[in-house]
Order: sequence, then C-alpha cells, then structure tokens
Amino acid sequence: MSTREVDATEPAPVASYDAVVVGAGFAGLYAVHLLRKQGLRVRGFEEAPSVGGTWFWNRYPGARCDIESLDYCFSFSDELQAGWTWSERYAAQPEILRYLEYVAESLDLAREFTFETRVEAARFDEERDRWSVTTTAGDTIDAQFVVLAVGVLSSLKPLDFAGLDDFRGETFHTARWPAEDPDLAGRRVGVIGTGSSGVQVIPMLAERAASLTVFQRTPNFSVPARNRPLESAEIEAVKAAHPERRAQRRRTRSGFIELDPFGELQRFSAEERERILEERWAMGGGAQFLRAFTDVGLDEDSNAYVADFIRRKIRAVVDDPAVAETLVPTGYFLGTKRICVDTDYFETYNRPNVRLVDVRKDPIERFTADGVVAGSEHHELDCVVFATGFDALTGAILDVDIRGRDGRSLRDVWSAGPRTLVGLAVPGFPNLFTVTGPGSPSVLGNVVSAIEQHVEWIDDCLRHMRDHGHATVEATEEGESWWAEQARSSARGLLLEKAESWYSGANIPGKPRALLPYVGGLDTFRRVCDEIARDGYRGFLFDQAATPPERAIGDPVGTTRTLS
Ligand code: NA7
Repeated sequence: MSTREVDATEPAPVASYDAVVVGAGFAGLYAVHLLRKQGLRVRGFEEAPSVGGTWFWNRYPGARCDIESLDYCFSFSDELQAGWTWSERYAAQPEILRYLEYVAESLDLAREFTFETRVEAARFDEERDRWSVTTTAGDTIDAQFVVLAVGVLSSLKPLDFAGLDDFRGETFHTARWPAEDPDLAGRRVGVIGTGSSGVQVIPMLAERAASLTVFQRTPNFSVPARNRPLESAEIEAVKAAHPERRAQRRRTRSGFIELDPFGELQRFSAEERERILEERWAMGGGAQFLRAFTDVGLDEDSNAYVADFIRRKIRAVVDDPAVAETLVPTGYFLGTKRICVDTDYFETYNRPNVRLVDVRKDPIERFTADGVVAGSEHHELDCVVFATGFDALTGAILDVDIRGRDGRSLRDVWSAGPRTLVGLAVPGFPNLFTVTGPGSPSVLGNVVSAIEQHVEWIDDCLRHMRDHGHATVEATEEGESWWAEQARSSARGLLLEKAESWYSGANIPGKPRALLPYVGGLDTFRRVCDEIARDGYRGFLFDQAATPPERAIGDPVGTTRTLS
C-alpha cells in the first residue's frame, strides 16, 4: 500500500490513516461517510468483493428482510431517500444489495474501501497511542482509530457434524450462497435449520428440488409476511413526509414506525383478543404482531395466549396432524427466539415432495457419503443446505485478533462474556469502537436505525476529541460496570431473560450465556448515549495529558510511516 520505494532490509512500509473501518455493510458505509466528512483519512476493509455486508453474503433464494423496507434504509439523508424507491413491502436481498450499492455510489464510498481483504488482527501500540492493523493481503495499517462495523450475524456457527467430510454431495450455507444460483432441479435436497433463514429458503427449495428433507431441531414461531408490491401513492406519501418520519423513527423504541399497541392482553375479553390478533395476523409481519399487546414480553400467561394463537394457525394450515404437531413450537416463550416472517412456510409441508424430520426425536448422528443418518434412518441426499445460524454479536468481533493495553487479547477479556460501555467501547481498548456491539440494541428492532445512532455517536465523539485536542478515548471499568447493571436492570422481569437462542449465545456450544443486545429500547439507549456525551463523556477517559498536541485526532501523521 506504500507509494515509496524501500530498501528490502527496511521494515515494510505502513500505510497510515486516522481511522480504519472494518466492514462495508450499512454500518461500515455510514462510518466511512461520516468520518471522511469530518476530515479524517479513513480506510475501509471488506472481505467481500463489493459493498453490502450481510446483504452481500445472504443471497439464498427467498432471502428477505423482516423489517419493512420503507424503514429498513438510511434516514440521515433527504437526497438518498428521495432518489430511491422500494418496490416491495419487505425487500428481497437483491433489492437491498442494490440499495447499498446505490448508497455507496451516491456518496462515492467504494474508493475508500479495500475489498477482498479481511482484517485479521489489530494491536494497540501504547507508545504511540495508535493501532496497528494487519490484513489477509499482508498489509499493515497504522491508524489512530479502529471502527469494527463487522455485523451482528456475519460469523457463521461452526459446522460440527460428524462425517461431514465424507459427504460426496454438494453443501451450501445460506449465508455463503453461491453468486450463481445452483440448479437443484431433480435433486434430493436436505436443509438443516429452521430459523429465519430456513423458514425463508425452505419454500423456495421445495419448488425447485425433486425432494426436500427438512431437519428441524427447534420449531419456530412464524407470522406471514403478507408481502406485496408497494403502491406509488404510499411511496410518494412516505417521501413527502420524510423529515417527520425520520424524526419519528428516531423517537421509537424499535427504530421503525410502530403501530400503537392495544394495551395489556389481560384487560381484553376473549372475543376482543381474537379480533386484535386476527387483525394483526392479517396485516402480516412479526414485530408488529408481537407488539399488539404490551405485556407479551413480560407476562407468561399473555405470552402463552399469543403463542397459542400462532399454534392454532399452524394446525389450521398443515394437513397432516402429526406433521403439524412437530411444527408447533413448544418449550420456550414467544419472542425469546427471533420471530420469523414467512411466505408460505407452513403450507410448504403440505407438498408431496417435502418431508419433515424431527431431530429432537431423531438426532442427526452423522453424514455419510450419500446422505445423513438421523435416528436410525439414512436419508439419501444429493445436496445439503445449512441454515444453521451465526455466532451472533460477538463472533465477528472476536474473529479479529484484537490486542489492547498490555497486549491483552479481547478474546481473553471477553472469555466469561462480553463487557462494554453502551456496546460501543471496551475498557483497555482505546480508540476502538464496535458498531452494534454486545450491550447495544443492535438487532432488537430495526438495525439500520441502531446503526445510524451508533455511528453518529462515534462521529460526535471523534469531533469532540479533535475540538479538545484528545488523542485517545477509552471506556473506564466503572463505566462498563455501570452499563452492565443498566443492561441487567432493563432486562429484569422480561421473558427475554430466559432466551435460549442466539440472543443469549445459547446456540453456540461453550459460548458464555448472556443476553447480548441491550433490551431497554433504542429510544432509551439514544437518550443515555446523548447524556453521556453531554456530561463530558461520562464513563469514558480521555488521555489528553499523556498526549502531545501534535498527535491529537485528525492531525496528519504523514501518508507513509513505518512502525518502530
Ligand atoms: P438461527 O435463527 O440461529 O437458526 C439456526 C437454525 O439451525 C435453528 O433452527 C437451529 O436449531 C438449527 N441448528 C443449528 N445447529 C444445528 C445442529 N447442529 N443440528 C440441527 N439444527 C441446528 O439462524 P438463521 O440464519 O435462521 O437466522 C439468524 C438471524 O438472521 C435471524 O434471526 C434474522 O434476524 C436474520 P436450534 O434452534 O438451535 O435448535
């Protein structure tokens, strides 16, 4: 990356930037845009060959957002908003990817990124108060700040199936779907996993494959999407009201325009409950359905009532009563696994070419050369699709070997569970920011709204540092402990505390259990973060005294430097 001729005996030249941003999804694009706008020299790195982040990788058939597209987009720019028109209520992956390409092109962001390059490690040099970042391309980059915009659901859950290497058929992962869609016509396909990805891909594969065998461990609650083309009148109305809608979105708990809930379920008669739930069911969409009553996430009886409503819907759709019972979710509270949003998911099990295998009863024992053994049965398969999920929230951060003060590894520091201050910073790791990190609301709601808040806060913090001549910022241990308690108390009494899902790390064997996102709502989180900043960044430490002014933020440090 150097432009300077060097002697072969000299250490390799090091490109120097004010900030390195890792990832080119929603978060990375916005971070590069804002930091560049404030005059910082920024370099982005992205493993994929182009922008998109999660929407680049998750290109499996049926991949679609479970938040309505009119809200699942940036709100910060009137121009971006005016220049883009969504075609469907719930956008499919290709359209969201095109949207992110449009954003990158409109803001001229791609030139700030190095693609097909993974950041492998980042080490903080305490002598110089700077990070040394190394990539798979063999480059070392010197930077004052590192912003990890690596995504919440981007590190794959390891595939630990016995005999997998013996399998001679093809395997695919929904989150690494080939750019050229494989031809599955006439093939015997297996799918492992029935979370959001499985629920979306299964109806599509059933239409293409000769036979589809679904290996289900935990059945999921799913609400019909009722996806439809958007009408020009509603699009125009949303565009015309963009400033108000943006303000409204920023005030909400979940980061999208919320329908008002009706109140506590117990206050309503049986007839009224049914009417309300039918109304929300007919509207479609998981998040608004869960929000019909205010206490579904709090009260076990209310939760059970709404869960039963969905169970009845499943039984009404699925023809074979035994198959229906296998598909009916039991044993956990509605909403403690992310609710799915589907198109014809349960209907798919009425097709003659689809078979459901309950791997709770008949666990997957091993792969063979030509199939999968579950229980005592051998299922012959030509290909297997893994929809087995992610090491959520912490996985992609810890995939990077991060060393902070005293050379301490973030993997060690988080070995008993992640600890952050407002999900954005970790004590002992100065000038390192995590976007949608554990302890932030991130995916609980509209992640794009969360990302806008997180990135804008980081941008403001860096501006503050420049204005005050600070070189480093870091979370204090006290700040981190305070936030851990805030996060705990916001979860107290919620059924989410009992989550056995990727929300709590339960899907990854050996991962420490902790409710990973902050559950107090994006509105509260925004207020807390604003208060922190207003109070002179309470809970953070600026290392001004130890920093000569010439190394304050944004000061040029030369375009090419070598690390000592
Ligand atoms: P999820 O929601 O984590 O779902 C993964 C699915 O794979 C789930 O049904 C798992 O069953 C199943 N799974 C995982 N490992 C195994 C093994 N070893 N054997 C059998 N079944 C297994 O991931 P998704 O990709 O669907 O969705 C993630 C999020 O992306 C989603 O919530 C949206 O926000 C977007 P389990 O429940 O563990 O019994």
